[in-house]
Amino acid sequence: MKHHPQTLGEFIISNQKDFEYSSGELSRLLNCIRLAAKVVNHEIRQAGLVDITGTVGNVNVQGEEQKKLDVFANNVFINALTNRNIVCGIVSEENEDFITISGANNANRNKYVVVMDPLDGSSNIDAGVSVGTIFGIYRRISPEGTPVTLDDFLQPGNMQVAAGYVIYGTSTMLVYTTGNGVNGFTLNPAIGTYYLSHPNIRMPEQGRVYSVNEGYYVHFPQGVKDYIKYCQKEEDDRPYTSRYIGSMVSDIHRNLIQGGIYMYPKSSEREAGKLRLVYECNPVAFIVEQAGGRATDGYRRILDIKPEHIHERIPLFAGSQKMVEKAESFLH
Ligand code: AHM
Ligand code: MG
Repeated sequence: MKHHPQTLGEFIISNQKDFEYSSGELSRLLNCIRLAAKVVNHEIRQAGLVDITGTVGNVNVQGEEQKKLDVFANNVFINALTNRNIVCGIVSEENEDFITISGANNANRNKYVVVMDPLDGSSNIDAGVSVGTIFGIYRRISPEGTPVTLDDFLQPGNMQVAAGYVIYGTSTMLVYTTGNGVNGFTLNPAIGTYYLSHPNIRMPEQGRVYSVNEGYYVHFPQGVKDYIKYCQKEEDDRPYTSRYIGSMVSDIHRNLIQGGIYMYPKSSEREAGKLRLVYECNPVAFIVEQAGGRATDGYRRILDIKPEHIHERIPLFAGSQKMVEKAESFLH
């Protein structure tokens, strides 16, 4: 007989003891993120209908054009986290500086800070391709009761207490970890409830998919070129299949489920690659590792790198353990 599926709300409550002792703050924080994601989901699903997808003409801190939905998603998450008085600070891809939450509600007594990319892959929206939200959660290191400091956001990824992403794809899913494995929840849009659809996700040790923007091939370091050639070689279980959506959450999510490697290497055009360490690579690395995979910059474990800036970029090789190790062997 099939059991009644567990909802995300039920799951958070039943697992609370695994990740916090008394306050319930982290549970409230996860609840807040799941609600905000529903609002963003609703808006994204209407994007083509209400012609919301034009650009608003301003440029974000990375010098990239912001799409309206980026701005919308950023506002939804920031407002949800601020109004509910759950965190004491936020870093977002869309904001140049970190956000301090204090004031009336003594929010600077809160324990956690959030780092996020509210809408990753947003250049894809006009083409109907899936996008995602990425988030990481840290316990503050500055004393409670004082305003957050830059150092609260520059902790290495191994200090994350939770991380996750929301994929607004064929279904909308929320996938997260609190350091006890990875679980995925699918939104039933008719009733606005997430159900546990992917309990304890384990990434295959070895996959057959490689995901990289091969358009930059000529700009890649020789080791990356050699690894790509290795993936394409007719030998053993190769050639592998190439899949690159250009929306990291979607590429990572597919590889998490099916096995594979995602790469955004450095190139002669981009010395540090493109992806941001703090709010893109670290949450993804935490999830990938918790699912049994591996995430490095080609040489170092992503989670052990101490960020120097909140918007710092870093090369990323993430995915099935053996595939990432193989890619690294070509770099050395
Ligand atoms: P964004 O944060 O500006 O959306 O950039 C991140 C995205 C990733 O989702 C995706 O994997 C990558 O950029 C694609 O970049 P490129 O077009 O250079 O391959
Ligand atoms: Mg992004």
